[in-house]
Amino acid sequence: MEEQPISILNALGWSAAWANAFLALSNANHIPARVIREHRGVYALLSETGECLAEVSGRFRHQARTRQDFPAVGDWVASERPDELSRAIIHAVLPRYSAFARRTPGAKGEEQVVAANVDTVFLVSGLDHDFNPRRIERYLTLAYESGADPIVVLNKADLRTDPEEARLQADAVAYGVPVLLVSAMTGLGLEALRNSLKPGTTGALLGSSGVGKSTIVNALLGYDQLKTAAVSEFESRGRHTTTHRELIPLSGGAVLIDTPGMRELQLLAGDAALSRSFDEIAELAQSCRFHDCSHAGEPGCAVQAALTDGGLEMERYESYLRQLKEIRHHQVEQDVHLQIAENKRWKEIHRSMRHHHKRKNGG
Ligand SMILES: Nc1nc2c(ncn2[C@@H]2O[C@H](COP(=O)(O)OP(=O)(O)OP(=O)(O)O)[C@@H](O)[C@H]2O)c(=O)[nH]1
Ligand SMILES: [Mg+2]
Ligand SMILES: [Zn+2]
Repeated sequence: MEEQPISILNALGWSAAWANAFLALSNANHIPARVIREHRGVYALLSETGECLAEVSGRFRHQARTRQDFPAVGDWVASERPDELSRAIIHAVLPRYSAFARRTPGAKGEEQVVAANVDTVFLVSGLDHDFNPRRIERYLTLAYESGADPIVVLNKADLRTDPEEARLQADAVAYGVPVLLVSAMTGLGLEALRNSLKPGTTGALLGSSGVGKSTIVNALLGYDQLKTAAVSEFESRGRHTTTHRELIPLSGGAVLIDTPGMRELQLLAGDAALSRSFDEIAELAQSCRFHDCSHAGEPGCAVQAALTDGGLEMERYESYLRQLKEIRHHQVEQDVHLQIAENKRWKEIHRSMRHHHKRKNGG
């Protein structure tokens, strides 16, 4: 049987729903494309006409209010290419159905979309010195916030004599989430990973630097497209091997986004995501005497009771409190940021009104 040639867009997950969203936001000169790489404000797009570099239009830049409004890898955009030699222009980003966001390290702490329109997010740990159930808990909260379905990947299973024990530890913090034991080196678990990516869907690999994210992509591709590096090498150079996010089409009809390891993982999540990560605590909380119990010593607290009778581990409880505190802290901070942004916006509106007024009056 001869294989039907499939279009580039279809191979990237284009669908009738995207086509409708595109029609609503574009004009006849625009073409749909997906952002496959991003580096300092320059985007690589893939469309029916192939790959090209692009920037956002001046109007887009002007109207963007936060960093999250800008295109991210995985986004579908309405773009235009004036001629073969110049860069394409991005006019609009189609509404995302999921987005994995984080705060950029540093004082300003802007929110940045790491990957957009992701169906399945693979939270990768390495079963070497990297393995840490507490970190998996943090990634899970971010994954639930993103709207993508998480899968926990324990890579480098070949380095452990007892990989099953690590799986049990991961199971204990990831309720109802599939945990895959993988070795990109020996091929263990790669079929299971591939099968969890249905044709037309988008996966993203997240995890610390050196856990083997790019090695997994290469193993799935069957050839070394992405640069990888030995951990010792990485440590001596003190920087990450993967430097930008990249979307890679796989042969099975799904796409996978590789990301650089994140040094800092600040929680950018709400209460609903936290409750999903700490399902059992959320359930206990329903039996607390006070509706707004903070589980920190109030009478009639079911969470405290579970700690006493051993139904809830102290480490797990502490991890929950740490995440809750961080989320609250961020909520307060964000209110302040919103206030500042709003003030700034009004100042600009007033300025342009004055300017307009002056011109009208010949001033
Ligand atoms: N033993 C073993 N080593 C692995 C495995 N997977 C990856 N590695 C090694 O781990 C090192 C880091 O792999 P990378 O794929 O570069 O890690 P990464 O997660 O992409 O790292 P960043 O790009 O810096 O975020 C490389 O030397 C790989 O060969 C595995 O399953 N087993
Ligand atoms: Mg990498
Ligand atoms: Zn309580």
